[in-house]
Amino acid sequence: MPLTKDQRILLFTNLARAMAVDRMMMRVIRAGRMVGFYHEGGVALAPGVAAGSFLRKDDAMWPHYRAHSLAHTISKGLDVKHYVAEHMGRETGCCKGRSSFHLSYPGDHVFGASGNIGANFPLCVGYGFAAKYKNAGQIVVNCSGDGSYGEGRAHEAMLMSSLWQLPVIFWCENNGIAQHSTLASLFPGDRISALAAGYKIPSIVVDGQDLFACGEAALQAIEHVRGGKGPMFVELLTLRSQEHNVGGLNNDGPTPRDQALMDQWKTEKDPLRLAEVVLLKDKVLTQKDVERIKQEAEREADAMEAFSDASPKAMPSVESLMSAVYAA
Ligand SMILES: Cc1ncc(C[n+]2csc(CCOP(=O)(O)OP(=O)(O)O)c2C)c(N)n1
Repeated sequence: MPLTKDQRILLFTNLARAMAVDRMMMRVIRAGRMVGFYHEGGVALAPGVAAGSFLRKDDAMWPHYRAHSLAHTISKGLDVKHYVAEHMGRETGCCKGRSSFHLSYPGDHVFGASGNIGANFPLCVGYGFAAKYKNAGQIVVNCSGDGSYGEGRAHEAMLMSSLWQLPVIFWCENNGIAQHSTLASLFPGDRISALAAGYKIPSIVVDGQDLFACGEAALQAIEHVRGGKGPMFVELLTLRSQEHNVGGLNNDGPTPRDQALMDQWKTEKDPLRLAEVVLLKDKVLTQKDVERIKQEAEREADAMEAFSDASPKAMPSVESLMSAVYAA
């Protein structure tokens, strides 16, 4: 499904914004100013941007946690400054600086990037069932990495979505590695979408470094599921050009990765640079437009950081901590 000029500019702008925020988050954590840890998005943010950019406000999304879902949420139009402040342990954070990165924006139909990978799958089936029952054209986007597909829940979700023809997009951001485990050590074959075929779910495989291919795949999948044709699987082949996270323990894993190759990806596989070349060649944007978009993206990220810096640090009393604990 070819993209219009405006759709290409929207994707490019959202990717510039997502990458600027990701860089800001890395700067903050490397400076020791973030509470907890951060999973860098790096060159893997085009899929998240495409997942969010063309949804209706009432479409539901469970974003993938990489880059703490910032590419997905920014692209869906959410204001994430309170979420950024949460990372920096501020009272203005969405949980008053008492939590971590497991977001939920019920009003925007965006639900948690759970700490328990694969937890989103059954929830998406339930939401998809409700959406079909209500018959209001709402769809569900279930984002994850490749790692989740080793979970039984993912398979039950594909089975039930297919059987009941639910409006669910299985959006698999396959970067070839799950924490310390390579794809080859976890799955037979190198395509996760091959698993969907067993449940008779149609699939598309795209280059996740090609922003516009990701966008076209998103539009195709949205049209399919909104049109009542049941679920669709989209596999976006991308790259993890850095360690699993920063600030956590045991990041490198037992097998060192090829640093030279990862450094090469950071330049040659940068999706923003690749998209820029296409837009300039097709005369969709001028170099001046490109620079303006990038500068605005940097300013937006800086403003989020400044908002957090200007907010009081969370110093919760024990009583106030207990007020947020639920025990059955
Ligand atoms: C059920 C469960 N098992 C293991 C973990 C530990 N864990 C956290 S992230 C991760 C890797 C996830 O890989 P993937 O889904 O491919 O995403 P990526 O980090 O590659 O973007 C693992 C194994 C977890 N959080 N939950």
